[in-house]
Amino acid sequence: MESVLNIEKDLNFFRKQCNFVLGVASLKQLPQTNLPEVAFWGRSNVGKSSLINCLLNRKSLVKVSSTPGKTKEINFFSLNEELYLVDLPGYGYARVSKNIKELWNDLVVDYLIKAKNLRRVYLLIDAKVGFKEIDFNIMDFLDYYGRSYQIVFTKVDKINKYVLADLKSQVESMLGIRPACYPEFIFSSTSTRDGMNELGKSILNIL
Ligand SMILES: Nc1nc2c(ncn2[C@@H]2O[C@H](COP(=O)(O)OP(=O)(O)OP(=O)(O)O)[C@@H](O)[C@H]2O)c(=O)[nH]1
Ligand SMILES: [Mg+2]
Repeated sequence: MESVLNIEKDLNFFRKQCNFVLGVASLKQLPQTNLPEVAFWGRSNVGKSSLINCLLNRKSLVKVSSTPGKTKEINFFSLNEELYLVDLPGYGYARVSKNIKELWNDLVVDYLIKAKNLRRVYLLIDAKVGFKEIDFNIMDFLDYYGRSYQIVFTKVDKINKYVLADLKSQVESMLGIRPACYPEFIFSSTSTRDGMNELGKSILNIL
């Protein structure tokens, strides 16, 4: 299909200029453009910010931290003024709360329900940690709202091929029952750059 954006369907796209546009703390502040958006979501510390930096071949465009919960606002990055990469605050991080609902960020939920230009959510799962209950709750939410998401396992440099095979079969078994889940998933590592081409191609295919 002819891309409406007419962008070069080439991974060099991700070497083009990328700028931080704004950090949104309320939905009223969303950028007033019609650029397509892809968002990165997952548990705190799963590697969302690192993945965006790695995809763009940048060291510190997006702040990375060993302290979970670092990203608190919805951060928009413009790639060559053709696409927004959206770094979402992680979920599931709370020292005290036992109530799942409190572990979700209302702003993010609102954004995911209402965002008009959002084409896909890349749902990151730490390969070493695997799926947690909250990840399944999040997928239920995305399925319910028909919000297309694709699973990206992160930090695969930390695990062996047996764990990889197990993760693969777990995803395959959930595909038939999760309508908004894109049928291909990605194994990624920012240490080895595994999965970066697949992620790049996935994004280009959406545009
Ligand atoms: N070994 C390894 N470590 C990684 C990888 N990706 C991220 N990390 C580490 O994981 C930690 C968290 O990374 P971030 O990118 O800040 O994670 P985040 O999901 O943005 O975290 P929050 O914004 O707090 O939700 C950092 O210490 C990273 O260096 C990876 O592919 N391999
Ligand atoms: Mg972050």
